[in-house]
Amino acid sequence: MIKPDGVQTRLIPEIINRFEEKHFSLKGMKLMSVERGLAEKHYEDLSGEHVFRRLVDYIVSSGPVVAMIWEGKNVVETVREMIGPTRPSDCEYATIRGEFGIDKIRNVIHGSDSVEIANKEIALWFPEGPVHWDKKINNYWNKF
Ligand code: YYY
Ligand code: MG
Repeated sequence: MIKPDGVQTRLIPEIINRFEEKHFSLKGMKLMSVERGLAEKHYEDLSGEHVFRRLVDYIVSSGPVVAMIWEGKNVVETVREMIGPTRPSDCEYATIRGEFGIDKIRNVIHGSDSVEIANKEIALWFPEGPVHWDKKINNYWNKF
């Protein structure tokens, strides 16, 4: 999920490009305002932390986010690596947060922690489910 700071700093194409370059497949994408209930559910594991309210307020009131579903081999692990640590200043090499993040709240992008959590988050953000376009369309290189 590209966070409000990532959208405002015009990083949507940069981020999509990095995942496309890895040959991951886009299976869902939408620009959306986040309702409080959705934000609270998304970050419910942090509900006991002091940062929870600030984090939820940030996501709800700082402009839209881009929710995306990406599919591919080791996609969860690889994307977490490409994103970098929570705090941009902790990044030891070039990562999305290291290059573009402002601080630990305005850190450009959220990525799922595990496949299990990714599936939960997909259900939460995309109740309509992913788009299964690879099986539906003719391959670009095939004759129609
Ligand atoms: O997965 P990641 O985004 O790197 O961090 P999480 O531990 O899931 O926390 C989500 C979100 O909460 C993080 O992007 C910033 C904020 N946060 C914080 O500001 N301070 C913390 N100690 C923990 C999390
Ligand atoms: Mg997390």
